[in-house]
Amino acid sequence: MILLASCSSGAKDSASSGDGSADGKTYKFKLTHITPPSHMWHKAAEKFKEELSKRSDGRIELEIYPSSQLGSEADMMQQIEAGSVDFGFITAAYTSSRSPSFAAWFAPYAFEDLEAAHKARQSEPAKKILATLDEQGITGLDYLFAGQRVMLFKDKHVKKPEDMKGLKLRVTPSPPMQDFYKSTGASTEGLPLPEVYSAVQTGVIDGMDMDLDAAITNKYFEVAKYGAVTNHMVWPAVAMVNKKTFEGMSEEDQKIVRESLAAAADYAVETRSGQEEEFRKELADNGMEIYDMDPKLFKPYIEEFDKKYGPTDPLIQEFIDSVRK
Ligand code: 3HB
Repeated sequence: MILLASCSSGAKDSASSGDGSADGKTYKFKLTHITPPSHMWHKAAEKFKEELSKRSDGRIELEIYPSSQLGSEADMMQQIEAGSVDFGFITAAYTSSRSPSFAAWFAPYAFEDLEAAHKARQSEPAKKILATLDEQGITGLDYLFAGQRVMLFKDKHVKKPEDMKGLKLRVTPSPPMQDFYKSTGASTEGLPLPEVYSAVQTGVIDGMDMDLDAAITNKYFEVAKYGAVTNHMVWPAVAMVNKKTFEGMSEEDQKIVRESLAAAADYAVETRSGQEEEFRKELADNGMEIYDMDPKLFKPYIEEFDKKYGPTDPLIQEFIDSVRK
C-alpha cells in the first residue's frame, strides 16, 4: 500500500487533520468486477462506495472498474493478490476454481429464496469458506447476490430434467455447476457471457444456465424461446480485498469497510428480491415463454450433487448440512 498516492491503494496519513478517526488515514481504493453498469453488482459497488464515503466522512474513496476493464476474473484475482487492485466482486463460480470450498454455494435447491441465501452468508460455514482465501493473500469479506439461476432454451420446451438429455447447454466453467447439468444427460459448454448470444443464435448451443438480470440485459429473449424459472442455484459474488491492505487499516476503518459492504449486500438483495415478477413479465412481453418446473423433479440430481461434492471437502459438507437441515 502506497502512502498518500492515489492508491491502489493510496493511504494518506492525515492524523493531524482532526477528522476524529482513529488514525486519520485517507484511502483511494480500486474495485473491479466483470458486470456492466446496468447489473445489480455494479449498483451494489456504487452503494458500497457511497457508504464508505459517508461512514468515513469522505476519508475512504473508491474507484470502480466495471465490465472487465481490468481483465478476466483470473487477472482480477491476481491483481488483488498482488495489491495492484484493492477490492473485487468476483463470482463464486470463478473463486471456486481457486478455492474449492466455494463450490458449496452451488448445492442445487439449497435455498428457499434469495433472502435465505443472504442470511446463510452470515453462517459459520459461509464465513469459514471466505477464510480459505487467506492463504492466497486475500481477505474474503462478504457475499453479494444477483438473482438465482434459471434455464433458457433455444427451441425445446424442456418440462423435466430428463428432457435436457443430449442438449448442449452453456454453463459457467465451474465444475459443480457443470456437473449438475451433466447429471441430467446434457453436455456443457463453458462459454463466457459475451459469447453466449451468438452461440445460441447460431445453434452452437441449445440453451443456457443464466439469471434473469443477465437474460434481460443481454436480450436473450431474442434468441431463446423458453425460460424455465427454476431458481435452482444462487449466484454469489465474493467481495474480497488484498489482505495486507485490509490488515493495515485501523480496526475502526475495517469496521467501516465491513459495514459498508453489508449495507451494499442488503441493498442488492432487497432490490433484487422485489424484481422477479417484473423480470418474468419483461421476458414474457418480449416473446419468451416463461414457466416453472417443479423442484421435486430434480430430487435425484440434488442427491447426486450432495453425494459427490460433500465428501470432497469438510467445509462443503458442513455447509450442505447447515442448509439442508
Ligand atoms: C454469467 O452467467 O456468466 C454471469 C451472470 C451474471 C453476472 C456475471 C456473470 O449475472
